[in-house]
Amino acid sequence: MGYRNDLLSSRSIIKHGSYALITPEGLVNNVIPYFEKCTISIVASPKLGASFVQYLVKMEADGKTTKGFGGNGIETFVYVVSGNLTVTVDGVKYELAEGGYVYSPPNLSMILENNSNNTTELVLYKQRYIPVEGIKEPWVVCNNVNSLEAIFYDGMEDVTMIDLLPTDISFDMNFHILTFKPGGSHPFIETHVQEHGAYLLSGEGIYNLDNNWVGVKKGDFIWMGPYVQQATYAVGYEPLSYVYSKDCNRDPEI
Ligand code: UGY
Ligand code: MN
Repeated sequence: MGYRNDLLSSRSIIKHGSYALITPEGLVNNVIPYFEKCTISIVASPKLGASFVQYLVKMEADGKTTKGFGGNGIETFVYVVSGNLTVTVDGVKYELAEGGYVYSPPNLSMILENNSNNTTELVLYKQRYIPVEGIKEPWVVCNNVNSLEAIFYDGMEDVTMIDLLPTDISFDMNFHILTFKPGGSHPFIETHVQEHGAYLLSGEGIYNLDNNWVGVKKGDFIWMGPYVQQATYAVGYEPLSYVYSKDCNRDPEI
């Protein structure tokens, strides 16, 4: 079924070192050691200009990792987009359903297993932790976004925000979910040092990336590099929602 049925085209945009929009139609499978029965796309990595690595994973029934993911200075995070997942960190098992997530600190690693009968979709992430003298290391976090409070974003009732990790200075990263009702938008076009790896969970939007307005929708991945201009208007009939990473709480090295 490989034959094309129209001229080849793509909505993806890749600007190395600046930003990238990666749409689901163009994803290819990247085989990674110790991931079994998984279809994996590495959507952000230092090769793109990102300081972290992010993956979109489809883990089949009985799929699993056969070795710990992360550890030795690498912190990791997994978010369940759909399906079920068992995550083991430091000998403790966490059972996740849709919206569930686990953060594993840099001294530990995580084992992922799909013990259900259906495919599970995941957003997976790793980055090198930046330790700071006198500040204790972060700890394991497991929760589900459905049990967290969404707060109005910048006082706007049509945009809500959820913080997935503690805002404690021990953490040098966080994940958040931003949700815009149709017509809702950022209050201004942001320009900031932090990077984002964003996976779109629902809806449609017109997104400003480096001052280019592009259409985005459910299933897209966006990498926003340091200082790249960014903001969106939600359009269409459903809320636009995305789960995204953000580095925080650290002073850049010179
Ligand atoms: O947290 C953020 O910086 C977020 N408002 N950025 C974004 O949605 N592009
Ligand atoms: Mn931002």
